[in-house]
Amino acid sequence: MLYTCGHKTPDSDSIIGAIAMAYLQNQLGVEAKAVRQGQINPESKYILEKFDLEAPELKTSFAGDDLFMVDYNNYTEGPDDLKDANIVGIVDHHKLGGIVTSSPLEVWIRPVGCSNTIIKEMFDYHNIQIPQNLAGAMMCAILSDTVIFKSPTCTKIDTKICKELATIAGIEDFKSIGMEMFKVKSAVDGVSARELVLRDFKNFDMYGKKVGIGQLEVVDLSIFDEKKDELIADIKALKKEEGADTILLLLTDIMAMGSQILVATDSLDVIEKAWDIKVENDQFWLKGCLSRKKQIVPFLEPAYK
Ligand SMILES: [Mn+2]
Repeated sequence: MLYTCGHKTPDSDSIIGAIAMAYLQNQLGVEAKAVRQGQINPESKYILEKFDLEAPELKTSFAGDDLFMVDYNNYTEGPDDLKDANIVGIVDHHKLGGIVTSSPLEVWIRPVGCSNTIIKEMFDYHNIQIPQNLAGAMMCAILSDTVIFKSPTCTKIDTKICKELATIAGIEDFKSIGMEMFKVKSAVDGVSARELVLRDFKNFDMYGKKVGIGQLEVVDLSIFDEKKDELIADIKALKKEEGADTILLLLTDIMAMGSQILVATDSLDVIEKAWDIKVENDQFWLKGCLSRKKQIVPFLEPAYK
């Protein structure tokens, strides 16, 4: 059995990508099953329900199993026993993260906005038809990862493939589905600060320092007006618990096109140097910032050097 699985704290690209990859492998005659390493977030739940897809089962140990990695290629975002798994393939759109394998493997990594964009290209390469509902879900994953084409990570290939998927799914107004999805993503009422901090959270090793970066993308930042103090207190607590040097929480306003960044750090000078800004009241505004991958990590990491 081949398992297809996205990264820890799975986002929609990881969840839908694992499903799409398992479907493709099955069509190619490989017995494959989509699984996940963590909780399904509200946005992914919305997509699964909308397109009548079954949620992947939870699986956190892969020792001795065949694994196709979806949407990541490093050990930190993988299962704890990833070194003991047999990695047969990787589909991803992130920087290389130091995976070592003992056998040859299939690797599809390209600098596009979403792993599902690449998976669609894999379907085309193998000449396999994508079912209507799966195409709709893959379209949503692209709209999510590219912030409805606004993110600097979005390429012409992503928009082209997203439109092709919309056509297969029989969806005309895909942008309004994208907005509906981000409204679901924006729901913060009745959700604990910790759950919000960890909803889309990634750990990084930056020159020996542990750095955690969470991101919440919303259609209107004012929903955080009453929650911000609580969120700042929580990232400070999380920093201690994790023995991290820095925890950042990006509150990204996809309409205003920028991020209010909450900061808990032992290296204030590094943060201020990274973007040439001043942190006041444990936060700062980063104009134009929509992408952790392109506008946060490549600035913060070298500042630690
Ligand atoms: Mn992705």
